This record gives sequence, C-alpha cells and structure tokens, in this order.
Amino acid sequence: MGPTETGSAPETLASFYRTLEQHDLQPLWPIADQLLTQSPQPATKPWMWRWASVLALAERAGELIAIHEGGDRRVLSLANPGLLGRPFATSTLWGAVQYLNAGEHAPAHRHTPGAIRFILVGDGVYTTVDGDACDMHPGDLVLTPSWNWHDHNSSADEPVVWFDGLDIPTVLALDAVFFENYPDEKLQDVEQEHNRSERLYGGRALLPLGAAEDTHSHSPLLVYRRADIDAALTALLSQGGGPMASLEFVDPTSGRPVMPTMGCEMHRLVPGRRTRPVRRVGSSVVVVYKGAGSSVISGQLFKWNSGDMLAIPSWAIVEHEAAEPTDLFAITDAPVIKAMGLYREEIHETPQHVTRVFS
Ligand code: GTQ
Ligand code: FE2
Repeated sequence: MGPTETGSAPETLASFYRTLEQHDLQPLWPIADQLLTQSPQPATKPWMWRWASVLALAERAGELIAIHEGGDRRVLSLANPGLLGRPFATSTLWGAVQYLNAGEHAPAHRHTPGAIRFILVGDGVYTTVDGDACDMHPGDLVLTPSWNWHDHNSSADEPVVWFDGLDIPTVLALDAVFFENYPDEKLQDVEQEHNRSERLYGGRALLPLGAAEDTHSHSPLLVYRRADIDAALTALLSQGGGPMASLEFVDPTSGRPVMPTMGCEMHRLVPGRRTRPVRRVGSSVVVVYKGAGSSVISGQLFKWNSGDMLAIPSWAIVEHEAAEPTDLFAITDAPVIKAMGLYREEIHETPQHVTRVFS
C-alpha cells in the first residue's frame, strides 16, 4: 500500500529517518538537488598566489628548514581557501613551489601520483628520473611520471625554484597512493650522459622504430625545452593571429597527454586582445611564466604579473587579457575528465560582468 495523498505524519517520518540513520542508510530525496546539481558546483575557489609573497616565503623556508626535515622536499603547496585547509590548489590538482638551495640534494623516492616540474628561477639543477638525469633550466618542463624514482640535485651557486604540479588529490580520491623511499635515502646512480629521453625522443618527428607501438602510460620524453616551446608558440601565433595561441605538451609516440592523469599546456597572449569567455569541465592551475595582464574568472578580476599562480575551478568562465607579451603555463585534469567521457566546454559571446576584484 502506498502513502496517502496527505502524506505521512511528521512524527512517523522523523522516527523513520532516525531508524534509517541507525542502519547507515540515507534517503536520496532530501539531498537529491545538492548531489545532482544542474552544473558543477566546485568547492575550489578562483584564487591567486602572488609570486612576490610566495618567493619571499620560499626563501624563508630555505633559511629555516633543512632539506631532510619532513619528506625530503622543501615545498610550499598552494592551499585553496575553498578546500577546507587541505593543501590542494584545486579539487584534483596539487600545485606548489619547490626551493632547492645551492648545492643541495633531495634524495630519491617514488610515488604513484605523477609530477611535473616547471622551472622558474635558477640554473644548475637536474632531476634524475628512473636513472635519467634531466637538466632543468628556466622555462623547461620536466616530467617525473607515476612510480618513477626521482631525486633533485643542485650544483648551482644560487637557489633554484620551480613549480611542482601533481595529481595528488585525484590519486588520493581513488585510494591509489603508494610511496617508497629509495634504498638508504640515497640519490640514484646516473647511468650515463644526461638527458637520455631527450636524445631519443626530443624535438623531432623521428622516433626509435617500434616506439610508437610500445605500451606505456606516460610520455617517454621527460623534458620539454623552453626554446622549443617558444618556437612552437611563435609558429602557432603567426598562423592563428591571436588573441591566444595554445599548445599542449604531448607524448611524442602517441600524441596523447604527457600523463594519464594530468595535462600540461602553454598559452601565449597577444597584448591588448581579450580572449573569448570559455568554461570547461575540469580544473587547472596556471603559472604566469612571463608577462603581465588580467583574467576574469567567474566575474572576479585577477591582475597578475610574472610568477603569479592562479587556480581555475571546473566550469568557471575564464577570460584573459595581457598588457604585455605573456606566456601562461598550466596543468589540468583534462585527461581524466576526457577519459571518463565527462568533458564539456562552452564558449560565450559576451564578456563577463566584473563584480569583484581579487586582492
Ligand atoms: O619533488 O618529489 O611538490 O614528492 C610534492 C611531492 C614535490 C617531489 C611535491 C613530491 C615532490
Ligand atoms: Fe616526489
């Protein structure tokens, strides 16, 4: 027998709900519209971390914290205020600044979360990735994919600073985190000449025979150089004309994203031209590699300069406008969203109304 037209008595319902709770059950009907929202409602807030303050605090960490204190990495993570104190830039992405003093070494370990390094300041560091020493220079991208051993080594006479992007929140949500220190917390032996992956896979459409059929979950090319990135952006921009030329870093053997869980992009903005408002499913973290300008994210204006870092939540409407020649580096969770068949994007015609200014 079904319920009556007038509904069940409030006391009866209240008692029923208590009983459900005691049985570890929850009714859908009171929460349906919070779960199945018309569109994504991210907890991630549009946010910005200013280079000047991040760098000053990283320098302070360089004075106060020895490399071996905690995790063997001197890293400040971007903690999005929307994420309740969790150390994540967005709901799916870890963004951080890593600071290595002159002559320091960060011993080897490996973990299932994958990482990228985008070098910001300084020269004279290499990261050894499963035995392959990858030299790092400003504007280069270096991959340390899932479960690859990695240690960072400085022979510089000044500190080196880079941006770390990892898929930690995603791998955590999937309960797939594993971690292991290298035996005796040492550095890896470097097998041979540096930059092996680059010599084999870099910069040319010429691959070792069979490489394109090899099955691997990430790019075998581990370094992407600033000069190549710059040339690719210049070529793209001269074809498209702007306001923005965008490229994706890919696995040269497959054309796929560099990692299954994280995408890397570079965008060049033409000064004085505003990009069309666009929103996409999936979040990203943007690093202003060089330049100055502003972005409107969900109606909020962010004025940025070189080194500033931004969190862009899923489905937030985004527009950029540079005041001088600008290159934006970004990590995204797009490979996950796309693999799951969840990708959507919307391009809008009219600029957003700015309702707030980030400060
Ligand atoms: O350099 O190995 O930002 O393991 C977070 C976790 C950097 C690293 C991070 C890490 C590393
Ligand atoms: Fe690591």
